[in-house]
Amino acid sequence: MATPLESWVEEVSRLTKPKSIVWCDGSQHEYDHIVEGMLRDGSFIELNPKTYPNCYLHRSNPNDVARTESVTFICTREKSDAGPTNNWMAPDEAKQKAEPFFRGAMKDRTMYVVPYILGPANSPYSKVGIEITDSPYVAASMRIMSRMGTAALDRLGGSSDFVPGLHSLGDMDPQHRLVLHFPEEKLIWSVGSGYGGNALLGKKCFALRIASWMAREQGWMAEHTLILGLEDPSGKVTYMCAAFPSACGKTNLAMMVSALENQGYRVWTIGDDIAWMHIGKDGMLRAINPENGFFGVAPGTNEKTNPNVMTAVHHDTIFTNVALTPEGEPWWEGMNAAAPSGLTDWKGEKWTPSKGPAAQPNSRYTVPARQTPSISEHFEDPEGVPISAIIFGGRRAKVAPLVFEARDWQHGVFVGATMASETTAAATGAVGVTRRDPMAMLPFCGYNMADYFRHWLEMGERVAHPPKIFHVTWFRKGEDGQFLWPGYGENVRVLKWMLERIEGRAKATETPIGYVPAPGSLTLDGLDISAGTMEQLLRVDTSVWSDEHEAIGKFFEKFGKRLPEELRQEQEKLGQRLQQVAVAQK
Ligand code: OXD
Ligand code: MN
Repeated sequence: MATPLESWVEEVSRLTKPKSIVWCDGSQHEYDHIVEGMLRDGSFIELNPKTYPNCYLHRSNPNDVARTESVTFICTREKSDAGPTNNWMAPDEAKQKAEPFFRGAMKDRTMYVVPYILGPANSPYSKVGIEITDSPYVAASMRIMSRMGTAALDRLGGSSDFVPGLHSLGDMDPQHRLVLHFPEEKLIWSVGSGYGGNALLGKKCFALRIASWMAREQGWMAEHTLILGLEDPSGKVTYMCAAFPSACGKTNLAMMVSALENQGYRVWTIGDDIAWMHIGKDGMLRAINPENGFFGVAPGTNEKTNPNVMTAVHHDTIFTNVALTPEGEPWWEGMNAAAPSGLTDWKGEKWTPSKGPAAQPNSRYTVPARQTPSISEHFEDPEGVPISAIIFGGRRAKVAPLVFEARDWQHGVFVGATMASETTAAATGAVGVTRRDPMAMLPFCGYNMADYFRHWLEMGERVAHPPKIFHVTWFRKGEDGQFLWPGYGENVRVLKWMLERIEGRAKATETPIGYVPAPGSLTLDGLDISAGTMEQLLRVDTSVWSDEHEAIGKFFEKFGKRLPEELRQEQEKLGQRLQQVAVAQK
């Protein structure tokens, strides 16, 4: 008798009519074969084999360069279960709409059946997904981003315990593009896009949108956070998660080369984008990284901002939409001071500065996690690593201080729920507009965000040793529009303060929004920063925060009665604390 997987593959092939079917085993031989095919048809360009061995450049269709949130839907039976922050379509309507785009779509193409595991192969918390795709680029990328192939089929056996994801490039007409999630069925359909976040279905679609739904059902958390370990001079490692919106520096923070290395502080990488967290036997939240690679934003990456990834991407890496030098090397804005002459831009045309950026602003590298020199020895720990801090943050030129600590878990959930950030090129739409992005999950929460907040509150009650919650922004600007904080490797100073707060050693000053570092408690030696700049960086301006308090109230109205009462209370308490300070200042 056919297994559930075989039946589904059969059903999909009846719909999409592929020329041939390849069941991926995940082997090097198979990868090489896929790469050869792409080199032959021009969808891969081999990079300089001396300086970038086994590296390839892929140029996507120029109409398909970022996640398309406007055509991303959560298809629950009840609209209210998708909530006010998601696009919704009824499941039957969604399938009826998408089916014609899939029908016969693979007739001149190979259909790849891509079995994969999210999480370490031997972890009880890992899950199996199967992606069917007609894009060899997706199949090759999934081999980097997940544990792909035979190991996944072995784990699955004949069972139906997998998340099916059907992907086709379709006709690549943006009008025929849909990214559909059916959380009640644990099913994904994506058509009309070959871009990573839309097409590598293990990433945002499964590991966040579908997994967030599963996590609520099963009592764990699927979050848009990096996972890092901060080693102190005694060799002890403290693990932290940080949730920042897309393209706000999670990868750089996760792989940071610490400015305090000479004092014995080092950062180890577990993940740069997603964490699955379960309550461990020790009463700690324990995090695994469901991914096996990094799909990072290239522009702005250089020897200063992320030396570890610069080392990592020098071999066995797929680059997407970066520029190409005459030496056959990848290039992007911010890699080094000046653009080399003779560049070919991301569209394959001769580049001149008047043409705008040579690399697409959301161009990417796809690199195996193990290639970063900072990878943690616990990267594949089946039980995950114990999390002592959760950090929220984003791009905010004003309002938020460099760092503050939430008063307790409930207040921390409020801080995460009301996070805001200026938008980036990772999604289509205007760049630089401030939007509220709760827990950096706005585009990734697979259900009603009010219920998601409730889930956070409940997890805090269930976990014996909840992590401390912090908020950071590296992006605060002075009156002159310049960044006040140097960022990158210097951010370890902020992590060190958090570590000392966790251990009850660092001093803090109470403000209406939480605790900021007390004067002298941040380690600043070796950093050329004035007392005036530090004062600006840590300032909590009550009048700015009163506006923020009001804006939060408006944002909460979106969720109506479904918003947990606890969060409304937190908003009220914030208002009261701000008022008290304003009165005292008069
Ligand atoms: C990503 C994103 O690709 O958040 O990680 O857009
Ligand atoms: Mn992300």
